[in-house]
Amino acid sequence: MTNMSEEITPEMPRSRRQKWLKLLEKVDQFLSFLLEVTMAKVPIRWLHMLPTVGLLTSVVVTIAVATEPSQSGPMVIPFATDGVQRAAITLDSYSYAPSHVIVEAGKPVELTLTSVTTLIPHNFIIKDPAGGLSVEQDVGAGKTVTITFTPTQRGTFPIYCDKRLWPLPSHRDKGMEGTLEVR
Ligand SMILES: [Cu+2]
Repeated sequence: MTNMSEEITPEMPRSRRQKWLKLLEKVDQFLSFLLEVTMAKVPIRWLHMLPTVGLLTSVVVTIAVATEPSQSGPMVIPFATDGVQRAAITLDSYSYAPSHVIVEAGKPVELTLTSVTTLIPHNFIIKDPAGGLSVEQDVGAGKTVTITFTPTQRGTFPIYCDKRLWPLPSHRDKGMEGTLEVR
């Protein structure tokens, strides 16, 4: 068992740092779970099951992360016959896939956002008032939502998830970000 009082430092060997990051991820997932359960007003008698359920979930999530396929390159979103640029994006902890999408300016974009997480809520934000973009969509664990917007300005805009459980870093800080490229 690793010494719990040990601090994460840049000098630490990479494998050990990764181990600590994984542990932090699990804590984050467990805290998210507690939060969700509290919000869902689950009967008090179920609360004693939390540690077991949380532990099992951490194991499942860890396996899922380990088997995750590597990221692909930028994706040009194709036009459907109705003139809409339509694509599906998968949200996971902590990534978007595809993470870099390319669209044409002045034409509608429709994105189907699907979360494949079991517990953690995420969101999908593209905020750039100057670029005519104001997208902010929550995507609950395991949920699918469709958003539509029409980018007016060309440019490269960040996509990110700003969910965060204090005192842990935000999901964006953990790598949950992407790029919308408008051509
Ligand atoms: Cu997130």
